Amino acid sequence: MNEKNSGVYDAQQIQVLEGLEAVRRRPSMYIGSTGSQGLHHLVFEVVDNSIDEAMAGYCDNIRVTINSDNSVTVKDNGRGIPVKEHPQQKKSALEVVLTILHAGGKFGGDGYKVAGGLHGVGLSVVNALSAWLEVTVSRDGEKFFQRYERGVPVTPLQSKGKSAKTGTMITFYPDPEIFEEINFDFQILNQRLREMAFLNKGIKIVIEDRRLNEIREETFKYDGGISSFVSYLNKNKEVYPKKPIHLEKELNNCRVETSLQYNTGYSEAIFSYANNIRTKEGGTHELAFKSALTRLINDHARRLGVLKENQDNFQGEDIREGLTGIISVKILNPQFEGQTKTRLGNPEVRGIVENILMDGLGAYFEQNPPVTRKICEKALQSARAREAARKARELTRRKNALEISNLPGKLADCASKDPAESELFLVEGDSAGGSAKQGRSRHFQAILPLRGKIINVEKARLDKILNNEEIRALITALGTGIGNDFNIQKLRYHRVIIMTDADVDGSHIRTLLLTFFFRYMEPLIANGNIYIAQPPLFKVTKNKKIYYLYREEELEKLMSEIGRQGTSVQRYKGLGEMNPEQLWETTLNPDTRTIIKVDLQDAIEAHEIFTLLMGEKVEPRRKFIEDHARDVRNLDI
Ligand code: 0RA
Repeated sequence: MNEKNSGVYDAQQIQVLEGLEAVRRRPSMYIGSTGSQGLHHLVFEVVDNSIDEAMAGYCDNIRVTINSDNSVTVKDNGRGIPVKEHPQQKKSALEVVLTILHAGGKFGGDGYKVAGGLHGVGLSVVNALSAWLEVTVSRDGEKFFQRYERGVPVTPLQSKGKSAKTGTMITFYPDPEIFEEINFDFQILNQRLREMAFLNKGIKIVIEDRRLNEIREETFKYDGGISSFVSYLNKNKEVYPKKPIHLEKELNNCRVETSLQYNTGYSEAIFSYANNIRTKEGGTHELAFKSALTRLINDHARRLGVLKENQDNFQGEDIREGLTGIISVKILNPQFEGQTKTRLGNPEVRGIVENILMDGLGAYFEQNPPVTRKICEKALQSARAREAARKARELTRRKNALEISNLPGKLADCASKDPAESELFLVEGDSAGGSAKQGRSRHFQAILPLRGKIINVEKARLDKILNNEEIRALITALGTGIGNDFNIQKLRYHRVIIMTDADVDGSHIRTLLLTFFFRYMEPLIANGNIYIAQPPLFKVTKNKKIYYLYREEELEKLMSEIGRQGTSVQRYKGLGEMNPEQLWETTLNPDTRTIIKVDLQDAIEAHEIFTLLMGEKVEPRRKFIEDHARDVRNLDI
């Protein structure tokens, strides 16, 4: 090597090490966090590269394996990462991709790079944050291998013989020095990979978990793309039209795909994506979707005479009642904005999507009058209910913050007016409510007993929901309002704790409450304000010593420790069997109780669970409960 070259090489080597070091010093800047979210992000970052290769038309098969040691392998049948020496860097293109920040997109020139992780970073970040990473590339009739540790190559790029195939296989083990815990969650990977398969039609994605005795494997391949996605979200529901309305078009380098279908329910489920990334905060594509639909349906409602001359136009929300819809765009330079960088900002996208939808959906509505009429009529019902709901809602509003008389009569409020320290217990039944009122710490704990039935919000419109005594009391006690009026600043208790019996009725009431929170006060769940109390299942007494047990399994264990002789076991059938002191000791006292925070991992999953648990069809619900009966303790929806 001549002097000049080795100089360049050294300087570059230093740059590479500095780059990797920057990633390792501040990992959250690149992957969001070093907790579970960041850990799983590593997998998605690698998969994104294979998806890019698939979108460029060179790959249709991706396999993700969680190995028994918790390392992960991502294998695809693309062209394989190039291995020839990179002319400027004096090392293989593969090494450049794996060690230089942001190198990913710069290769392959014509590459239509549209997938992209949270921060648009590539394989080098995964490499830098892995204790080890091994890559195998098959291309040019040969198989190549190289190993890295903490981002640095520890073997040369070596040939492993001939290969007739092409593709890339990357196995990595996240660095325990960086991550809090190396434990992959099958559900998280499963959910996202299924979503990826919906968003990229025809690509086969397999996920395989080899950590258990029995290997678990699922395959996703959807030739209908997002139309299959809509059918999936609407499964078990009565729908119209029978097949989702589907539209796919490209204009000015912007690929637009949309699919929608109504069901006879009352909630709206619209999911938007830009370059395969879920845009939770919406953006120009979602705005365009909504405004095109609103304009078209209002037009048709006039033409069909569903809306009379003296009536106001429908509002967007009227038209979206019972709607399940996906809008997915793929563009060259997505701008992600908003608090969580999940709002699409590109202004040009709005006009493009609106154009495509006005034309395409317009033609559909034109050609399918029965469907169009049905949509218009449903919107009319919804508009009427909205008006009734507005009136009912007035009743649940406090006139001003000082007016306590508006609080529900059965609420035993706490003395503190500081929401940050205040807790509200939603307690099943009058007798438990009575014990809780006596046993609580009045200063910061409020009790709202729930006597009557809580309405199933999946099966009723808002006006009817707001006529329900228990729901009204709940809304007034919380102070936030609901739906569009929801304001978290007005929340009167930062912890809202659901306390129901450990039986079938109790779990039903809990699900009804969670469904209500999810549909009408979602920010409470997202913000981590909703909890589930854990009352004990058993009280065991021996020699005046009392043990409270919270799980079935603990009983046998304790019995073998203390012996059965002279031991009395009481199984609590309900909260009402505990006296106030016991209730305080076991379930209310922050120093001794356990409460589970309800955490909404994924809106799509939650949507799925709630429609199943609360929806019209009985059979799938029974099956779901049977399948998940054992997991119910960990209902961390
Ligand atoms: C750069 C250029 C080319 C392919 C890739 C990268 C590539 C990267 C990954 C990562 C995982 N799977 C992948 N598959 C391909 C194109 C090279 C050519 O022109 O042949």
